[in-house]
Amino acid sequence: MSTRRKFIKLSLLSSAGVLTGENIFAKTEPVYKTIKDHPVVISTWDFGYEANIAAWKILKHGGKALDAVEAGVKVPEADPTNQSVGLGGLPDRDGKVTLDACIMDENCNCGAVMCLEHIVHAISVARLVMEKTPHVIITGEGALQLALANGFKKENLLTPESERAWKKWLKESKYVPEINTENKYYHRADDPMPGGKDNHDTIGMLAMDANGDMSGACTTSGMAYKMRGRVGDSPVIGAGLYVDNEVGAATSSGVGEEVIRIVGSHLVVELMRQGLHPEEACKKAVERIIQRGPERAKTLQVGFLAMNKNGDFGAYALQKGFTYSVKSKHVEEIYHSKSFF
Ligand code: SD4
Repeated sequence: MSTRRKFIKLSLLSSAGVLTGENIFAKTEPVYKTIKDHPVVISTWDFGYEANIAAWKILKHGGKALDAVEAGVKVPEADPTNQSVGLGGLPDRDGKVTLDACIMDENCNCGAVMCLEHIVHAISVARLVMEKTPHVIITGEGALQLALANGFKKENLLTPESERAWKKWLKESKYVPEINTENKYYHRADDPMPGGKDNHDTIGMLAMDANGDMSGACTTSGMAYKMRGRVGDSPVIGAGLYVDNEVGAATSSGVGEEVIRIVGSHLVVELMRQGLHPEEACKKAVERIIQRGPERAKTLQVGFLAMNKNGDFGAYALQKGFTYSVKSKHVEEIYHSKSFF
């Protein structure tokens, strides 16, 4: 049995006193989730489950959240079967795989790469931008040069499977932001996920280490068949990811244009600062997207995931189907997010 299928039942966790339903906003939401014992790591989608395990190897030995989130998201980046992150990502409309990633630590240090080609671990190049340059964002050719100058290997990221998918798409060449909803998963018949489905998308990961410090990472190949040079929310600090060590952290997945319009992750963190539970803050951000474009919102998917300094965590999405993975000492779980529609 694959480790990701070893789902621990909520009831079991509650009876063990590890995960408590906090009834802060009882009128609107009956149960909120809390991890009382950090370290803890949470990440978007089912495939975050395995990424969390990699992050946990660092966290459980007292390692830093920053190192954990980098190590965690490197798992899907290196997985050629995951067609939305790193190696094997679906290309832009010209057939080029371009990666977006960002990372942020507990001191508000951050780094990002946009439209990076030929390097599998975009997240590590983002960290390089953060730690080894005076800048926050480096794009395209400049990001590639930085990576190569620092020993990264140039690789072809377009796998035969993704090339085939692109060539099929070319026949009609119609850009439709295909994103995961309950009925729209990238399906791998051999690998059923909760509900019998498989879902792959951007990975956003948030961690709190044994010291109580938080960091986050977000990495993606972006929307499939996007225009050349298009950048989504994932590498935009405040949109795809935001960490404020005093308050909490948030990340997003889905159609990046919608998230950028409302600077989504920063909004979620600011709502948590005002006292909202992470799930309620994510819900408010989703509602903001709906208020700004009610018609648009019906056909799109956006999901937010957040955790505060108390270890409360939660998510909320436009459409059904957004899932997220959680790992701590006693919890190893994939949850279905609530949704507006
Ligand atoms: C983007 N947010 O590039 C990313 C991609 C994604 O579902 O999450 N797709 O807009």
